Amino acid sequence: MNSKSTLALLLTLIAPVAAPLAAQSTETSPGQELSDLIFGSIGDGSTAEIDMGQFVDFGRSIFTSIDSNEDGAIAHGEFIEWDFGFEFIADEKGRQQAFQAARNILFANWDRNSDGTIDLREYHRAMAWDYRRADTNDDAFLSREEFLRGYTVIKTYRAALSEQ
Ligand SMILES: [Ca+2]
Ligand SMILES: [Ca+2]
Repeated sequence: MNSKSTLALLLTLIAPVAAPLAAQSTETSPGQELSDLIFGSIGDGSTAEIDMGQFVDFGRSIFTSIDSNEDGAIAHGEFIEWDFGFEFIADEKGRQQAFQAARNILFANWDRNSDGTIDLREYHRAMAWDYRRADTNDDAFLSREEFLRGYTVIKTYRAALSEQ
């Protein structure tokens, strides 16, 4: 299955939940609404926070979606073919180079043994580490704000979209 259509489907499914939130925000920085949509897609909507289990489930579905040849590992080529939707914003803002650089940084961080693929073990370690780092008040839940400010993937991509 085409990964971009997978994401499009995901966003279609979550849009009805997240749309009111997006409509409320009057002033947003690049990628804010998309990040809100992603946060909304992780939780079950019953609370304002997500827990580790929801985050891991989310990560698992993302891994499956990125691993397009289904060999259980993410090759660099698969990684750069996949997109949450930030690449579209980067294109609009003329930030393609910064976005590609950010994507390569993320890949290098996750590929801990630098063998050119992210295997499941490396991926799970990165997910756990990213979760703990984003949980700044250390209560084992991620609030929307912690996710938007502290989750490495969101932070890295949004930084690339902004003129610094
Ligand atoms: Ca590796
Ligand atoms: Ca927290």
